[in-house]
Amino acid sequence: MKLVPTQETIFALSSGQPPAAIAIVRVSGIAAVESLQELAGRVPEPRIATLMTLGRDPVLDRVLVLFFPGPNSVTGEDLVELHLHGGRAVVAAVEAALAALPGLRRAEPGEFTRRAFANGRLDLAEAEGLGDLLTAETEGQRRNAMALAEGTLSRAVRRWRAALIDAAAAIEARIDFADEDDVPEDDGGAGAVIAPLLDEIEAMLRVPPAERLRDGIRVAIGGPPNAGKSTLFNGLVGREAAIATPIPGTTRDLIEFPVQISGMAFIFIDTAGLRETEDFIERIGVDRAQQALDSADIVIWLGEVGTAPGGALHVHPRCDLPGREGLPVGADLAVSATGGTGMEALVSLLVSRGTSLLPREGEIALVQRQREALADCADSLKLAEGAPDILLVAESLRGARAALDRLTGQGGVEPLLDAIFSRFCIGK
Ligand SMILES: Nc1nc2c(ncn2[C@@H]2O[C@H](COP(=O)(O)OP(=O)(O)O)[C@@H](O)[C@H]2O)c(=O)[nH]1
Ligand SMILES: [Mg+2]
Repeated sequence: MKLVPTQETIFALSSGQPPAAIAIVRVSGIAAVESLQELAGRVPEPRIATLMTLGRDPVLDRVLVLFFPGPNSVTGEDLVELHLHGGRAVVAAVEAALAALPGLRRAEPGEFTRRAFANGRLDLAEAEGLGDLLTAETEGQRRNAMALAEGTLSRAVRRWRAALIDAAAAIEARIDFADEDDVPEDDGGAGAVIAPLLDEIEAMLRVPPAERLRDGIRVAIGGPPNAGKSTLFNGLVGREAAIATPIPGTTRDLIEFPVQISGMAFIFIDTAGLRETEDFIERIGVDRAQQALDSADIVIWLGEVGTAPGGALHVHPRCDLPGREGLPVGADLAVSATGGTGMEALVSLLVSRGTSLLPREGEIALVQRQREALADCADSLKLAEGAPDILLVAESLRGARAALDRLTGQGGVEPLLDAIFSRFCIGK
């Protein structure tokens, strides 16, 4: 393993905001041991929890200390964990004492994980999973993040990469034996490797995206003005988030509200009623409504039968009003947002539709960056499959391998790393 030497030793509070029962401050880098020597007078046995006194005059705290010597630590560097009493003043005093030591500074967001990545302790796909794990709120999000963080994707990528290297080696051997103007047709068995690989990669690309899992299934409520969209929206999100009035054109802008139902993240979107209008502002609202309906994962349509966009859930609203009882032919469901009729049925419909839009258990959902790299890999493999001679096959296989390396961050570019690691909190 290559250890990236860095002069700076970092520290940060890695547990939640104090006050709390305990607070964990981590110190990582070449001066971690020295700082412990300085503050506690000695260094404990590696990986043995040891009670120590920090500071002499004055005593800062009695703490539990863990020492993980590099490279077998989570960052790959010498790492010290101080389990303090979790009061604000205790944490502040210990942080101040650490900051005063030579070579130590406060960590940037995600810097511990970034060092772990730099030292080969985890790859980019695993780091992204870890980031998602820390923000996971639903069971589905946790499961997916855990699979990524534990290297499920990375292991598949390593396996694909090894297969590509074998195929490339077989081809290079053919090329080496070839005469100047007699390149052999035979691909040395590369084709037999490429087809199943492509199948596997395309199957993974068909899994619903992680963004939908992470940010929520987007449910837009649309229809003509005064249909009851805002009232239904308020009913679904459980509060008066949108203004609902008998005046047509009340809702102008999009209103989004995230809600968790049955452990599934949804984002409900209330929209302006679709109509021709002279009002400049309302017209912008109508354009936005149209865009929101076009890009939603699920549309709840409150308009007349026959006017619903394709695939929409056609809801017959205000079914408590005289003359509106019953379910019109072609509608999926009648609801009364004010009376509550049909609301439970609507929610279960949303949950069942939502389930089909999310990755199933055991599937790995990828974020856009990962999907793009994998799609590039698939494109290169398709080129290799259709290539007229083995020189082109060899070149396409190189392209496929480079795409996989981008996925795991090998030869990764700095701005990309900045973007990914800055999503982490300080102390991670
Ligand atoms: N009786 C009844 N009135 C409703 C219901 N939903 C909405 N309304 C009324 O219909 C009018 C228009 O509702 P609103 O939600 O603002 O419609 P939007 O323009 O589609 O957003 C308001 O006066 C609401 O109180 C309902 O389920 N039952
Ligand atoms: Mg409205």
